[in-house]
Amino acid sequence: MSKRVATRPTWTMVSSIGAALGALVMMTGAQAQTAAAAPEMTPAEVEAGKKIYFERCAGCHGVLRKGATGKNLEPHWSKKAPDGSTQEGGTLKLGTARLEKIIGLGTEGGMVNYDDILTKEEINLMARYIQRTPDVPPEFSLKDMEASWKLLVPVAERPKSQQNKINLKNVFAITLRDAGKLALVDGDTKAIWKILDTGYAVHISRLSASGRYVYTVGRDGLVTLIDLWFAEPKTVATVKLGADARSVDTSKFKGFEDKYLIGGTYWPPQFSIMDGETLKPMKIVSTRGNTVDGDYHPEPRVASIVSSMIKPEWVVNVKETGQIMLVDYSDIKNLRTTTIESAKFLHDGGWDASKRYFLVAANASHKIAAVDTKTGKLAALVDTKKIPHPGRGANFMHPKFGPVWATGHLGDAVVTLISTPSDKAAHGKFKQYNWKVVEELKMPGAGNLFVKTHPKSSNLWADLPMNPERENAESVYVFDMKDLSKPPKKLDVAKDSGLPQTKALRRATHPEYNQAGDEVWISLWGGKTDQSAIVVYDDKTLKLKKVITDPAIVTPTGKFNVYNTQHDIY
Ligand code: DHE
Repeated sequence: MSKRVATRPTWTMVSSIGAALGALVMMTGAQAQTAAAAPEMTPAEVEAGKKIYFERCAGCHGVLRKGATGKNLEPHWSKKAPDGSTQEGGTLKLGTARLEKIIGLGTEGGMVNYDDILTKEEINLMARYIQRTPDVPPEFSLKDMEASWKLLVPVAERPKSQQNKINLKNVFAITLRDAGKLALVDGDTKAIWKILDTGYAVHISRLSASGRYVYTVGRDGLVTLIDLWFAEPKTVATVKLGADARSVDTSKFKGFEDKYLIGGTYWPPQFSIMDGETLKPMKIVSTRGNTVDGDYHPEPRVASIVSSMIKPEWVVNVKETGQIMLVDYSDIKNLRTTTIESAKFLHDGGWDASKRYFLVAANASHKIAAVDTKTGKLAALVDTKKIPHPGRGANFMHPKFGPVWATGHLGDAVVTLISTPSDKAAHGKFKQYNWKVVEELKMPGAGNLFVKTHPKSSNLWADLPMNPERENAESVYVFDMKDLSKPPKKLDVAKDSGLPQTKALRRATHPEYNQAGDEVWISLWGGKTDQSAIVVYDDKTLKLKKVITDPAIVTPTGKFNVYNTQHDIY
């Protein structure tokens, strides 16, 4: 093993936006940390490497570079193979020239090419940087959280009733990824209502049980609480969860509406519980521990979190350990947690139609894990094609197999349909299919991220933003759920937007329905300096309805309709 420097680097945490970046790049001890055979780097190059690693690489490879969705990137690693022999590898063994090729051109294993994102010099810098011993960011305690907490408008000073005439149920919260902002768009008029500052590269937005508050979380761990009842939406509180985060959700069970918020972090590996109306920090729980294979892992990151409607519980999915935690929030002081073993590496997922089962992708195992939240047990581990990536998935009645939940795949050209149980007597005949893959719908290529439908629709929408072909990445595909034997209809979102073609791909991603379930909104995600757009289609006719574009719509990705997100409709 390469030698890690004994003294921990001195880190300074600050709580402003970009602070997480600062935290990850600001390390006075960096100069002292020279890995034995790693290529020479100046202190400025090390700082630049840290920043790029956090922004572009840590999500897949982990802060400590132990690998998850992406490969292990430690300078040197060794592991026991199934036949008992010892395998060795590492970035030092690969060397700068080979690493430059991998970073620039990508791999068949699913790593995207960075030659159109990073310059040649940056690729060379990263090839050298990842041969160094990983930089360990600081921990983040409850006291750190408290110090970062800003209550901008106390509850008593907030409106007692809605002060605007907007149909809040049809508002869309849209991530403006690289701008570090959130756009709130009126779904009825399609006008931009308000754009607010948030954390860096907001990942998801979730709604409070009442539908009044929007919560967003940035990759930098900054949670923003937005109140939709003011004349114009207003940020009423912010807090930092740590240096790197992806998920939040609220308490939705009867009697706990808008009471608590939970947030999960990639770094430090933990989840935090806050007051739902003020974000006042209440508790932090570490997720460090053993994987389902029995190995200790120092960085088990918190991936998706959802809130149960049938119990006062959150489902917390821990990526590296493959453990699914059911966290009972009825007594925060004496927190009870059920930990369910599943498979690695847990990522995103959604509820089945009955909202009793939560289905989550164990993407490196090519499986979907289903948890029965009523019994608190694993219901099934379903084998699928490579790298399932459901987003929240999609639920509908299959003409032959009854209730199914759908997931797309990053690693294969299919949309998988899994039969899910139902208590309805009329569905008894479908029981034989439960937890089986009943059909794989053919897509024109791999690289899907999100699928979506709506109870009022007979269409199933699937994107392909990670497909290397322009014509696939810039389009979405629509299956007719009444006749799944037909190939999907292709909608060329980039062309329909009417915007001039750009050199880099503009990825068409994240279909989201309006409240009525008769329109589908797609993000056309261009580069930071390109004109991007939200392209709206009529769900019945598949005809273009509206292109929402504005210089402020920078890198739009996730879109969250208030009503559908509040009620988990997908
Ligand atoms: Fe996501 C959901 C993690 C890259 C857009 N993404 C999630 C969730 C996790 C996650 C854990 C589930 C949250 C939940 O439900 O509580 N995403 C990660 C990564 O680790 C990864 C691979 C790399 C990274 O560095 O972040 C990653 N994600 C992306 C993107 O590049 C996407 C396409 C654009 C963006 O905005 O960054 C992206 N992820 C999304 C979206 C959701 C999401 C839109 C919510 C889907 C939904 O419908 O609920």
